Amino acid sequence: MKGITLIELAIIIVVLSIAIPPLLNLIAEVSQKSVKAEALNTATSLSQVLMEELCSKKFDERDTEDDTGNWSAVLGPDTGESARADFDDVDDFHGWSGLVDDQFPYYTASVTVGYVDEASPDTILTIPSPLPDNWTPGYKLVIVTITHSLTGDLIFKTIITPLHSL
Ligand SMILES: [Ca+2]
Ligand SMILES: [Ca+2]
Repeated sequence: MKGITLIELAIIIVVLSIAIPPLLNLIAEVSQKSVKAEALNTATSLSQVLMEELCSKKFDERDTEDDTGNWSAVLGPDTGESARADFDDVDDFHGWSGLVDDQFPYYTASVTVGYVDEASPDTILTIPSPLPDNWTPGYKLVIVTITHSLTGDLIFKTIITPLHSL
């Protein structure tokens, strides 16, 4: 029986040492990609959960436009609403940031809400001061940003109309 000569063994070691690192890199790359894909999925799901929570609220703190024909002139939580559980209208989430779900502590969310109109639904309007009567842009744009170390900032947008809360 012929054993392996020293030369053959040396060749085997050289071949393995050339072949193994790229293989390990490939395995690391594939698993890195699937971890990132999972992070993207989770971030997207969390944004949907937050959007659904938001959409279940009233369009505005006021049930109807006030007697000057306007919705709230100041966006954000209203008097007595400090925690997320207190929020009862869409824009109460304006400026909020935190965890959508405590079970996912590595995904932080932040929310911006602003008035937009049909002409440019992507551009948040500056609320004029003093507010003229009947300043009714009619829509609120909600921008949810979910941040995770693997995905960076992921931005999700939705437009809400007063009709949704009727
Ligand atoms: Ca409110
Ligand atoms: Ca509010």
